[in-house]
Amino acid sequence: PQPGQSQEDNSLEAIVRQFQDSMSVGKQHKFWETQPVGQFKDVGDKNLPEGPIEPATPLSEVKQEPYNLPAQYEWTTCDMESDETCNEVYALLKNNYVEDDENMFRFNYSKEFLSWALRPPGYYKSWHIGVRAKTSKKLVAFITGIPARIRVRGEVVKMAEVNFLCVHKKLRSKRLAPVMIKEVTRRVHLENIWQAAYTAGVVLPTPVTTAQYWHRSLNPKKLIDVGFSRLGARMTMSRTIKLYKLPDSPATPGFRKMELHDVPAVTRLLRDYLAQFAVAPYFDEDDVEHWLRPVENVIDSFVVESPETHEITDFCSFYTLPSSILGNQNYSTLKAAYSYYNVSNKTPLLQLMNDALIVAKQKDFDVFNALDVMFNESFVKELKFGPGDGQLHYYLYNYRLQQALRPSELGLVLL
Ligand code: MYA
Repeated sequence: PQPGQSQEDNSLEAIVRQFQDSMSVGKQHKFWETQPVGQFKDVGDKNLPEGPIEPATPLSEVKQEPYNLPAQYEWTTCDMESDETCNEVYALLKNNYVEDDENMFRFNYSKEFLSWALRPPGYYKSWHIGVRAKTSKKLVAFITGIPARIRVRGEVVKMAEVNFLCVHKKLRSKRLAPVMIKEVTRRVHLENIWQAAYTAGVVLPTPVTTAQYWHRSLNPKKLIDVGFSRLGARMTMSRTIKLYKLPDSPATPGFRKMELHDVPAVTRLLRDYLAQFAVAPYFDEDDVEHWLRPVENVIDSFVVESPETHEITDFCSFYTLPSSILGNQNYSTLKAAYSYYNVSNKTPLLQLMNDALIVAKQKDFDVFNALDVMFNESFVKELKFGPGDGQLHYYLYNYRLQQALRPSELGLVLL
């Protein structure tokens, strides 16, 4: 107990505290309570200003040595340009990364995807952090940051996007994750960056928004066979297949794959479009060239080029993220497309996304996933997406928002 508190504290505050502790939002977070993030106790407090929670400190005051790991482990910087290292990271994630609640599927990011996701313009090799067992040199944990400019309301803030936090299954619950988070924070600080954005399936202090996944079946028979979805009430397999059938090719005149020479037009489209959301990336042409130019089996992007004026009027994109199917006799991989950034100006969003579904089907994806961020809610029902059970919480590190956002106010998709 704290000084001044008796073991049996029956004050109203103590009862409220006990009640909060028994609720999930009142759950104690021994690590997160020490970090400059919005705390549950401050939710709704209008006296706290928006913006950085802690000021930047002089670089000379940033800790110069890495944090201590348990004695059997050592830090390693993962060179994602090296095929060998990329393979090790790939294997760690393939076997130990995010699973659904029922442990039926596990993300299986491809090597090409990881190499793309971790090497955007201006990336820092030092932010690709691994932990190895000292004796065997086996890679047992990983965390990454990449630099990004994120606009929060009127302000463009340099941030790190932190992702791919993974601790080997055999090393769980040993408080390794907090050390890894502190180490990536230290290395981000060394580059004079003081904010970060990240997403997680778990509730931590404190989400800026909570988004929901929606899933559009493209190959319903396989999805049902592997237990991803179930046959609806009063539905047969053949009626289900018919329900999800799509035309063979996109309907919008001028719908075509994005090319390098589209980068300036797509950058302008995206800039203007993303300006509507409270939190969104602030992309320049280099970012667009990296993040939105098609890369085989990684990212697909399409523009609508007006047949008359040759103007680029609309844009849509999705990324490729397969999942391993755990313990199924017939199938090992679920091929999923994830909605990325879409810009609808002249082509209605519903039609644009229907075309995205059509090309995803052509490319043999089993399912098309979208979060209810941006204007995605406006098309999911009509395009026969079904709500998923997973939620994705979005967070900012060292940046306070006075109020949580609705997912539709968010213009950010993290990989
Ligand atoms: S989200 C994807 C996360 N990865 C997975 O879900 C893969 C499968 N799971 C694992 O590998 C492990 O379970 C992980 C935790 C590694 C997740 N984000 O070591 P522990 C807190 C943040 O004993 P383990 C992604 O990659 C937990 O609340 N914190 O636990 C974005 C507890 O703290 P507290 C998390 O299960 C990552 C502590 O860790 C997460 O062995 C963004 C327990 O540690 C989580 N997903 O390992 C990271 N899960 O007691 C933050 C658990 O306080 C970046 N915890 O509740 C912050 C910004 C940093 C840069 C700042 C720059 C300025």
